[in-house]
Amino acid sequence: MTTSSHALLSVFQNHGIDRVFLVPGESYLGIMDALCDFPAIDVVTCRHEAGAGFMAVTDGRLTRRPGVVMVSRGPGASNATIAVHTAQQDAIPLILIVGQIPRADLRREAFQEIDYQRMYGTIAKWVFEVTDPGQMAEAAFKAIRLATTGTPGPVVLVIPEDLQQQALARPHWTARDHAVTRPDDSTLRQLLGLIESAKRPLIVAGGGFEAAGGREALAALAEAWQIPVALSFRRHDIFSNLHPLYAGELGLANPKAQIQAFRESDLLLALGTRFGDITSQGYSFPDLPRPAQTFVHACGDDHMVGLHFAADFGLVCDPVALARSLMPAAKPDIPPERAAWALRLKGIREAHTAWPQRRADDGIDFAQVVKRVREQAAADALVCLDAGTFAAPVYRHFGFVPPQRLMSPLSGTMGYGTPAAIASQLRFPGRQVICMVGDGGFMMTGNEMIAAVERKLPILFILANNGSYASIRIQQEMHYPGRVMGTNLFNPDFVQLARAFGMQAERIERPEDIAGAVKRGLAGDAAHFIEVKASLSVSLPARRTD
Ligand SMILES: Cc1ncc(C[n+]2csc(CCOP(=O)(O)OP(=O)(O)O)c2C)c(N)n1
Repeated sequence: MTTSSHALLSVFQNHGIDRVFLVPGESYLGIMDALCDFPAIDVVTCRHEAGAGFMAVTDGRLTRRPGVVMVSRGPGASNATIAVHTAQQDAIPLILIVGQIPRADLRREAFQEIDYQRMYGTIAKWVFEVTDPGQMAEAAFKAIRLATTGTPGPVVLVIPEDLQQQALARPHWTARDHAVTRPDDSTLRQLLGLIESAKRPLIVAGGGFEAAGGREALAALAEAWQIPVALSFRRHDIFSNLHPLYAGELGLANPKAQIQAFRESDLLLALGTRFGDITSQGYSFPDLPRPAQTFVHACGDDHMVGLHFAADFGLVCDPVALARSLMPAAKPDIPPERAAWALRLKGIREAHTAWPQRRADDGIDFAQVVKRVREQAAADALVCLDAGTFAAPVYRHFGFVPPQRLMSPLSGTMGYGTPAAIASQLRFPGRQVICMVGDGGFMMTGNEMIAAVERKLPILFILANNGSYASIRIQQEMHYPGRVMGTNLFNPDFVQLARAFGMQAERIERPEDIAGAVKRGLAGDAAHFIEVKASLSVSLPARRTD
């Protein structure tokens, strides 16, 4: 018999969804049962719904199809909320399936009941509680469409348990891409005129270029017109960080001189980016609400285009198609000022990203670990990061070159790194996956690491153990110097822990041991765990002595 759950899963499968992440629950046994009839869908059983959710978010980012996570009602759904928030902030297609109590008990505050419309209302793009089995296929189809169009994001499908096993024919719906949208010819001509004459143009490129061919189209556009490229928050892997036209990422720690220089641009092309909080340096660059320079804002979401910053050209379009349409027909005549402009931005970026030379006497400066990893990372490595100050040297100094990938949460959530590494290696078994995580974040979702042993995933895990929630300690020291509260960590023996998981594990305490450990970690065909006794003091602000 085929059921309503078969209808749901058929639509998913027809759209290319070949993996789901779950923590089982009694409220969706019917869907789990139907999964038995979809052997081509890989089921990854996880240990916590946050871990399952982060894996689905990662898979959604890598495939650009919705990542799918399935959870139980009440407690399971509550645990999964963090992934819904991350998918929203990170603009990643995600479908969260929640098993609901039977329809007869809805809105009685029954055991583990939640009104998901209200719960997820402000963070999901769409929350839909199925009320009739005939809606299953339609709900699945709409979920995929809404998760992947406009600004991609999370969708929640709530399915009462008594609706999951009703007899229903399998639908034969297939995915169709939407037609690519690009500006009309007259607008393109105007844009080309602006690009041709600008003396100090600057592209700010974002996640829209993660689409197939996006990185190549961006590089071709920048090179053809010799336009410097800055990247939006944590999108380091969109454009080579070593390219002479690379101007830097708009993140949490840009030098003042860099933002000042960006302000001096006379044409700002914001392409494939929402130009949100961090990218715009807290809505301070460009000028709000009317930028000082000519401002072109192009992305696929009509709600975001020109939302904060009034755009001279607000273009609701595919940024990759736009980049291709803006290629010059022949070698263009470029204003001579542009070369000096690009050189100036490159100089600022290079000074900011130079590797630090610091002394640490309470452990290893984690920047040195990042440097060794950089030296040994494969040309197509995926680097998965948790939130924490240990990651700052990756953002600032690593120097990503596509097809290397930076998998890190724009939402800044802890607990993301370990599940992201699992999902990345599952998606790309042949590529190198390196996970860096702090002692705080690791204790949130580190249990998901067991999947690396179970599925023989050769991930290199590097844990920065500084005995502190250091990112917060730093803020404490800045605002309330010397008053440490709630940020010290008492830790287990991480090496023993990793060994108990069945992994090779080692601890390093001296800088001279880093390179060898990283080499061993990347050489084998099994997961490898390195605990770094990391310095806390190098990340803390210098105490005033006066
Ligand atoms: C889920 C979640 N909880 C709390 C925070 C606030 N927060 C940001 S970084 C951080 C500390 C991270 O500590 P750790 O993982 O040890 O890395 P470190 O900063 O020490 O390098 C905290 C508590 C957060 N971003 N996400």
